[in-house]
This record gives sequence, structure tokens and C-alpha cells, in this order.
Amino acid sequence: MDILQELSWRGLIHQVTDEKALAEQLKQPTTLYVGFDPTADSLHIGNLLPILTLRRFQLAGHHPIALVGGATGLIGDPSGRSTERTLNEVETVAAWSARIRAQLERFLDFDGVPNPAVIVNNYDWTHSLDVISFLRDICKSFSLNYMLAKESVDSRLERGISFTEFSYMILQANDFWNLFQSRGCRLQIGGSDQWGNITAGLELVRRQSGQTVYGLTMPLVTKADGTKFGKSEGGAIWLDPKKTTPYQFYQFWLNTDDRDVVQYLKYFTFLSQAEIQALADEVASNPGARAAQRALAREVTTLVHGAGEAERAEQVSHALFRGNLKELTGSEIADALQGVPSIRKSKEETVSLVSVLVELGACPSNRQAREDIRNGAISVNGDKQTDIEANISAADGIEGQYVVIRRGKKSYFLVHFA
Ligand code: 383
Repeated sequence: MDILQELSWRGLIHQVTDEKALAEQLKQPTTLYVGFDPTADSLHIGNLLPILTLRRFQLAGHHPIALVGGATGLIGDPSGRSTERTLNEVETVAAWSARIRAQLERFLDFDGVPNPAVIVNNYDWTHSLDVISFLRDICKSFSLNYMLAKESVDSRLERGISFTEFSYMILQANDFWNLFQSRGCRLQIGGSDQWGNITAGLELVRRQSGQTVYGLTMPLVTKADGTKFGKSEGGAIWLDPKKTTPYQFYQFWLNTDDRDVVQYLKYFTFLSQAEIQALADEVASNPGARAAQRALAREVTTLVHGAGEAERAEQVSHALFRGNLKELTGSEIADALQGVPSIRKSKEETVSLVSVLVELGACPSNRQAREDIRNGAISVNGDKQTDIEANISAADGIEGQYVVIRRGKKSYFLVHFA
């Protein structure tokens, strides 16, 4: 399979400009780029598809450029947004640019290969662009009609759009033109929301040089249940382990719906067609085992956080599932149970299990709590507790601190003795 066939098999091609000519172009090593605006201090999983696609191109022998939008991040892309952005401080965007650059580095090869990756920042050529050159040399290639017809602008006309955001597409187009001249870049990829900006670049390169360059977009990742991909109750799923821990990250993928998991394996892993087919067969014949979800979670967590973290996340997840809580350290428990209902008690306190169940909201009343305990629905640190007189204290705690209470199969609660 060549790269376009592979992308097509993976469902990664949404739109392409002149597919035939691009296929011809890709017969030789081709320089391509994708851009990321520093709109936060970390990338999130919405950015993962283009990053991994860039890597697929590198593995196929092409020259990848990852662009950090240090300049465009100061302006604000209107694409896919219904309202004007608030501007971030120059220093903030510079700090975020550095962090995003570091995150991008782990997905690409910079040495030991004939086609090393390059990371650039469009601030470098945009901040010194003077307004006269910009308006004379660049903006002259864009008609107002052309710009107003772009979906990113057209969809905003009623609600309003500043001249700042309106101009955004020209800056992104100028990046393509710049990378075409300085590095022979001939292809820009991105999410489907980037189609307008990418084709504006094609247009600029054609106007300035008469040459043809290409664009390719990836589809929006969807979920079978209709909810938005990449969001959890806690908000976005970040690539920064301080914002979304490797365990939470692993868990996000593990929770993938059976109806989505095969597509996600194609999108987000480097498993082969045969490996993915075998997992697809598993989903069909033995969905309860969730082999495909576990493979997905392991592969993506390894890509983003490394094999060691992926293994830890898998172990924590297993231990929680089997109730072998005593295998875990205090910090693993705190991480794994982030977001579950919890209460704090002092190290000196001894409290009745019944009262704790009510205080945690695990049971609506003392009476129900006693009934649940008698019925064997309650476990404390993985051991079933059927004694309605049971007490708990720091002495029961993992590392003398954490008492994990489970009601039924799935509801977890935490008592933290501190
Ligand atoms: C800036 C300058 C360029 C080329 C691209 C850019 C950034 C681009 C943009 N992209 C999104 C972002 O940064 O705003 N104008 O958050 C997202 N991308 C990628 C992908 C995606 C897009 O980073 O669809 C999701 O991740 O294209 O929304 O010269």
C-alpha cells in the first residue's frame, strides 16, 4: 500500500485537492506540514489525528514539518467557531508555544533517519512582516469575495467577526507560501475545519509562483452515541500528563464504544491491517472481553506517555477492576479515583461504615446502608464487608491514608485519612 492507500484504508482522508496529481507527487519524498496554534498550555486529543498522520507520512519516507503558530495564536482562527476569541497575552502565547513544541517533538524522528522532521514557529517570519509589504505583496492575491465566501467567515457574518480574525486565513496562507519557498513544502494537512485556510494557501502559492501545491484534510472524529469526541466530564483530554494523568488518558480510550473502537484503532494506532482485523473479529465474537479497547488504550497511551506509563495505567486499571486494591500505592489510588465522591477524615478518627456510606452519598439513608452491607454490596479496599457494625479508621487505609469503598460493581468512593 502507498501512503494515500493506507490513509484511505484508515478512513483518514476527508478532502484532497487533486488526488491524482497528489498521488503522483507522493511518488517522491515530499515535504508536508501541519500547524498547531498555542491556544492553551497543552495539545489535546483533538490534535492527535493530524500529529499521527504527519508521523505516518514520515514513516512512508516524506519530510514532515510541524508548525507552531506563535503568530497565528496571537490572532485567532475563526474556523469552526461561532464567536470571536479573546486575545491572549503575547508572553502567554510565547510560553505556550514552547510547551507545544516540546509535546510535538515526541511524535516525530529528528535524527537517524534520511527524512528528519523539522519544527518551525510562524512567529519567526510573521512578526517582522511590515504592513506595507503584507498589504502589497500578500493581500493583493486575495479578493474580498473569495474571503467572504469561506465557510469560516461566511458562518460568522451574522454574529460578527473582527478584521483580525477575518485576516487569519491570509497569515496561514502566507505560512504555506513561506514554507514552499524556504523548504520546498508542497502539501499541508489538517482537520476538516482547516480546509478553507489550506486552500487559501494553495491559492497564494499559485498566484505568487504559478506552482501547484496540495491540501489534504482528515475527518472530524465522531462518536456513535452522538456526543462530542475528546471530552470527558472533567473537560478536554490533554496530552500533558499533569492535566490528564496517564491513567485517566488510558481510561478514556478503554471506555470506547464497541461501535467506535475499530475505527479508532485505524485512526489512532500504528497496528497493521491484519492486527486490526483480528481485533475487529474479537469485537464481533467476544465483545465482553473488550480486547480491542484494551489494545487501543495501550497503544495510544504508549504513543503519548511511553510504554512504562501505559503499563502502569493498565495495572492500576486491572487492580481496580479485580478489586486487588492493596497492590496499588496511595498515589495510584488518588490518581485512579480522582473525581469519585470522597471525604476527608482526620487520622485520629474512627467512623462507622454506615455513617460513611451516607456521608459519601453512596447510600441515601442509614437504613439503606445497613441493607446494602448485609446484602454483600459493599466492599472496603477490595474485601466484602457484611458486618453492619464495622468501623473504619486510618489503620484500615492503604498507606495508612486511603480507604476505597465500592458499592455494587462499579461505584467507587474514597475516604482519605489525612
Ligand atoms: C496555523 C498556521 C498554519 C497552519 C495551521 C495553523 C493552525 C490552524 C488551527 N488548527 C487547530 C488548532 O491549532 O487552528 N489554523 O487548534 C487544529 N489543529 C489540528 C487540526 C485540527 C485543528 O491544530 O483540525 C485539529 O488539530 O488541523 O482544529 O500555517
